[in-house]
Amino acid sequence: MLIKHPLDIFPSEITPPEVYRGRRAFMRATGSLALAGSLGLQAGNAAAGVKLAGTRPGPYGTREEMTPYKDVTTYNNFYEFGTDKADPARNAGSLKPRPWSVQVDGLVKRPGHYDIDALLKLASLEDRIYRMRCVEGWSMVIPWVGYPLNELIRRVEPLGGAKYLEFTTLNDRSQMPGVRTSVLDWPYTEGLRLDEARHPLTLLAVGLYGETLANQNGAPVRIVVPWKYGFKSAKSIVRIRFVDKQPVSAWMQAAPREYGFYSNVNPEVDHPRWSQAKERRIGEFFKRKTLPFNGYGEQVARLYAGMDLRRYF
Ligand SMILES: Nc1nc2c(c(=O)[nH]1)N[C@H]1C(S)=C(S)[C@@H](COP(=O)(O)O)O[C@H]1N2
Ligand SMILES: [Mo]
Repeated sequence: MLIKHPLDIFPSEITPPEVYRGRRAFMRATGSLALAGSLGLQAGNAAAGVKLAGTRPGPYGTREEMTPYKDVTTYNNFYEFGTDKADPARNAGSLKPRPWSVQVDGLVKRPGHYDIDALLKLASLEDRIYRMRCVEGWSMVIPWVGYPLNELIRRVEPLGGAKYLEFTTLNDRSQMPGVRTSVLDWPYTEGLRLDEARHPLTLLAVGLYGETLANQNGAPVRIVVPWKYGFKSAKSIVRIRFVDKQPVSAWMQAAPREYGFYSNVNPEVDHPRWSQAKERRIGEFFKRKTLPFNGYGEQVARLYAGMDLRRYF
């Protein structure tokens, strides 16, 4: 495959000056001038928990109380680091988020290997507070930092035949102790229909709470799809492939009766082993009702108009 430097691929597409000036004005207004003049994170800031400069508030926020940083970073699913909720925080220190590149290939006009630091500068970073819902019944409210995945998609120019995207997580035994076990058929893969991937809610996330992602949350780059069960939001991705057929995700492969391709949050469709009608917000005692599409129905329900969501679960 032809490998180009990402900046050679879309030289004219770096944040336009109007947006950039607007962002500086915003940064002055909020008093965070420390890194004014930089377009986001500078190369070499390898570690997790590095402040991301110049983010701006994005659309679709929620005013619900945010889950504390401590819970967001210590109660995780990331099976590459173990299956216990506390395992990722304990074990993910061995993940190296730099150097890192994401291979974009398949049915696109401009395939390539995108260096993470170039990806960070591709579009302006936004703060997006999203409700998240795990299929196991817990939920959180997380302030992500990222930009719409569509910003990347339109730059790589999908070909007419591209109908789905497949995401692949790093699969490296030396960095990920969990992949020595066979809980899943590694690497972890996930998929979205092209229109779902292009939906303005779908984020390419690089941070949370204004800082680069902690390793256990999927450093250095992950997908966030807030109207679907958590497992659709693949972490620490190394490849995005555009394909014509619906991909088989790692969870569909492991248990096809339990995990479908769509996995839209749906209180009316039970998991074969438990109900999905209620959820426990981390930090709260009483359960609350789960909302269809995790409360994002107004934005996304039209994507599924006419589909039987019991069949396409
Ligand atoms: N590579 C990979 N991505 C993954 C997982 C995983 O095990 N491996 N778990 C998924 C599940 S089930 C959930 S609920 C979310 C959890 O994300 P968080 O820990 O940042 O809240 O990550 C998803 N992405
Ligand atoms: Mo999950």
